Amino acid sequence: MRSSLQILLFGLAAWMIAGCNGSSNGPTPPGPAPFTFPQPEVRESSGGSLTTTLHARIADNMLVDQFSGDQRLVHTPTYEGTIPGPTLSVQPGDTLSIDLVNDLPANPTVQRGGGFPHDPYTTNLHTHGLSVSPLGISDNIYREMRPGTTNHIQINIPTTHPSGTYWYHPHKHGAVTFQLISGMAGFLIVRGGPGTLDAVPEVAAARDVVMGFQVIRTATDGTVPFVHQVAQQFGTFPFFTEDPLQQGIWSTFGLDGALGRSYFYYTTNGVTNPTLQMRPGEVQRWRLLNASDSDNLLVALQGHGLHVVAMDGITVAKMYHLKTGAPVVMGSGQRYDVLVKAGQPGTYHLQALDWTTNPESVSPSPQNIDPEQRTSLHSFDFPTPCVAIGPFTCPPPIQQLSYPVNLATVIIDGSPLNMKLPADALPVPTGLPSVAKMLARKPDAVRHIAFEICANKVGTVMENPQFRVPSCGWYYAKYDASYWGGAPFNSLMLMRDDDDKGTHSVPFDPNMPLVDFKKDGLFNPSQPLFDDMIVGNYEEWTVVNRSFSDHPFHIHQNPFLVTAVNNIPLSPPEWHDTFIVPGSKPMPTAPSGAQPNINDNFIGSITFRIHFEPQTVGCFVAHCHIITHEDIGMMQRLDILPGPGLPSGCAVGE
Ligand SMILES: [Cu+2]
Repeated sequence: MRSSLQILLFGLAAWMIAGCNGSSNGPTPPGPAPFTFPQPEVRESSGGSLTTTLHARIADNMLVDQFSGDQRLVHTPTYEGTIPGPTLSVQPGDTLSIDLVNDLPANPTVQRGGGFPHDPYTTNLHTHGLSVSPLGISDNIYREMRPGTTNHIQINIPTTHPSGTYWYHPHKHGAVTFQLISGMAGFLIVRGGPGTLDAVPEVAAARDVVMGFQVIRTATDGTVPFVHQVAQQFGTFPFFTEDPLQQGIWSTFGLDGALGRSYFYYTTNGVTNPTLQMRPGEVQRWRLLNASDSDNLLVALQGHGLHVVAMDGITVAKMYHLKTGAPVVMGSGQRYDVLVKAGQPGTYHLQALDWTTNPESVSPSPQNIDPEQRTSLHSFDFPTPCVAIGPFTCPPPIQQLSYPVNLATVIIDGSPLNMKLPADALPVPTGLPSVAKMLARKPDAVRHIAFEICANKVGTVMENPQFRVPSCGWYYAKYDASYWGGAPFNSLMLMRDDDDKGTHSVPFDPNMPLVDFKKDGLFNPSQPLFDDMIVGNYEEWTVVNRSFSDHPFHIHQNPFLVTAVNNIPLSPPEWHDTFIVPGSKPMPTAPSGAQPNINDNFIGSITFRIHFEPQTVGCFVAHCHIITHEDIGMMQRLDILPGPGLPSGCAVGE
């Protein structure tokens, strides 16, 4: 209860003075400056419900450019005019009722359709991480909320739902990137009662601070361009060519008059590098959210070790104590709740570290199980402020994207507090099978899923034999011009059933070696990937990554228990709803005699157990949480059936 009160109070943070949180009694000792760290407006449930209205509308916000330090006005789609939107705070058993008013402009009349990003101003709302119904007017990402409409959403949160840090954002296929990079996202906090993390005295005493990291990208005029209408490449490469057909769909960011130029705003609660005050010895609870569209963030606090108490909303069995300065690795969409105990007075930066040169492990887990160097801090789906490629040089002034990026500045000052961290053993989360049961149950099904990238573009790395994916030729044949809205597209981002094996063609053709795939490799809203996922079942999935960059795997409605990364067991396993599937690692040489392709490398993977909760019957999706990938099809529909052969109750396109 205290933490929920604190959340409410922190919405009024500008009025607060440090030291008035629950840890102290009596007169407030002299301390540092008032706690003015920006916090989104909080809308809190009472009496079993939260009823609110969210307006999706274009608004002006002033942001500070990361590189020049200049203030600039951005003009982007938002919830309620703010970046991020308001924090919604509920309890297990509550009804969350939202009227989503779409006040965005009309969609363009001329645009590509099909699997291509389209309808930028049609929206909907996904409650990321909540284990609730995906049907009807609940957490239904198949709804299309068009400009000029008011749409009622009602989500019944189970009485046993795990308390923790969740979030909401649009999930209308084809428009998610555009709306997320504009800033449309907000926290959704489930407050816990007795016996939960929130009631642990040391946690309840800690100031409760949300930190939502967003990467806002705009053209130089402050607007967010939508996708290129005729480009045939994925991503931005090669955005410097003058042939529009050879450009990437996101290359609109490089076409605003300054070659390869766009503005980046790394924001924390909508502010570039805000200042947070702590007193020496004070413990705060930070709810970290990576709400960027495509950036993996290595988040570390100078001079301090982070103490991880929850991952993707779910309380960990035993707190993780990270080394001083070590990062939590946050894929897009992930949350980490950490306790921070302030050290000596001074100024410290909370930073997004450089992925490739960070000397610490960059394991996707706090368990440090995968200390290999990884491939992608930034997805490179958008141009950096300026990149010199080949004969092209940066127009002055040169603004090279560089790390570390300061996400916040922490000033430790004032009279000391003597606040304690809790004991390492934390309360068991509610509403989920025990870890022991998850591991002991023989899986009802064992499945393999693959993330793959297909591109055959001359002049890109994808023409290198070691990047070739055997299935690509078949998929190029399947996904013809009509799928892409009337123009051919020569890069594919696939998520597919890896057990759907084909056979080599006769005579052997290295470009079309597997010819009898039966399933779609790109998102098809009318076709579930499997027809035998039954409610109450326990399953084991392995997700492999046949590409050299990371892809965060996200599944809606049911969290999963990660048991291994790259076949290395996690001990203990970790609950997540989003987890980075590491990229593959090149082998120096392919096995002799083999046609070199990506399968001749070390393939990245994660393995997890999952249980289908009763409230999640229906249809939803699993996808890569690099949204630029999801929006062009790296996603699959999943149906949970109430029994074998029974309909899921899904009505797509209502
Ligand atoms: Cu991806």
